[in-house]
Amino acid sequence: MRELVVGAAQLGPIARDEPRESAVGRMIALLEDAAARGCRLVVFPELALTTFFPRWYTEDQAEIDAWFETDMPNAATRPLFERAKSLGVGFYLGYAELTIEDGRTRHYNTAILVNAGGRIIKRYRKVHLPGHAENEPWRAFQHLEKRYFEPGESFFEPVNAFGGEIALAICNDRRWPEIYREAALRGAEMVLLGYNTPVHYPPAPEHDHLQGFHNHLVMQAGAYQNGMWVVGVAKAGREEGCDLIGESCIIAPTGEIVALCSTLGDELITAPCDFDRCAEIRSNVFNFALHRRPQLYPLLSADDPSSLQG
Ligand code: CDV
Repeated sequence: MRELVVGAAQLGPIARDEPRESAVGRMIALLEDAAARGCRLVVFPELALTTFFPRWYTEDQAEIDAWFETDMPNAATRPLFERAKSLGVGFYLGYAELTIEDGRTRHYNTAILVNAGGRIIKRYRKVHLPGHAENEPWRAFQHLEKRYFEPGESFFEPVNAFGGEIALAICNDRRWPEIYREAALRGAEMVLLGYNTPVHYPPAPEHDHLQGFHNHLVMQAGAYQNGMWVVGVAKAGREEGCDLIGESCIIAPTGEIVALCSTLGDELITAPCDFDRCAEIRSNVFNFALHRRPQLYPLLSADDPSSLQG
């Protein structure tokens, strides 16, 4: 048995004028609760330091850049790193990252994994950016991730940490089955992901009542079909007039939800996660080496599937 007690630390809404220090204070409270409940790893949401700013359109780059972090840790987040280290607890944190690469300014929707010693051991930049790049005033609110971020280009390779192989993903990534399979083929035993998901989806409002169902559907399928643990953590509740779903959860490799949030506010759920349970699935129905037929799936990774169809 290789057991890790994991905490999913859901956050309620963060107001537009709420300082990062306040969000960090809320996260530290959840972290302390998690440590008291035996957790060694705590997962926070996507863009956990601020309100979900892509809901507003602006052409003022300075206004946008103010939502981003240029250093991590920084003055606002260092207390979280220090408290986690003193408690011996690691964490996943989502935030907006501004970095300079080869003299060019880059903007990413990023998640980091921090070990129990307070060191960043993995950085992941969101690969699947939903939404749009231009102002679409017909929407009740915007979703401008394609304007404010550029997509990450990393594979879904796990890092060996906390006694298992852990991969990171962010929000919209969870809807894409390929990411779980890619991570699993690379050896991942657990996928951590934070999300901000509005109840209202402007391009297809007829699906609004299905948001919670789709949230669990994709993560449970990803867990079961790849024999992995999945930890999905929301920023939830009514944030600046926009309702965000909650239902953060911890999902076993069998696809069963073993812990589930029941509020739309700051809430911690925990579960003991035995990495060895991945074998229940991966040595059996989804034994990749025995049963997969990759030669019959070439379109899955083709840039232009029509060029390969025959
Ligand atoms: N933050 C997100 O990536 N949200 C998307 C919404 C816009 C559909 C999601 O997949 O939940």
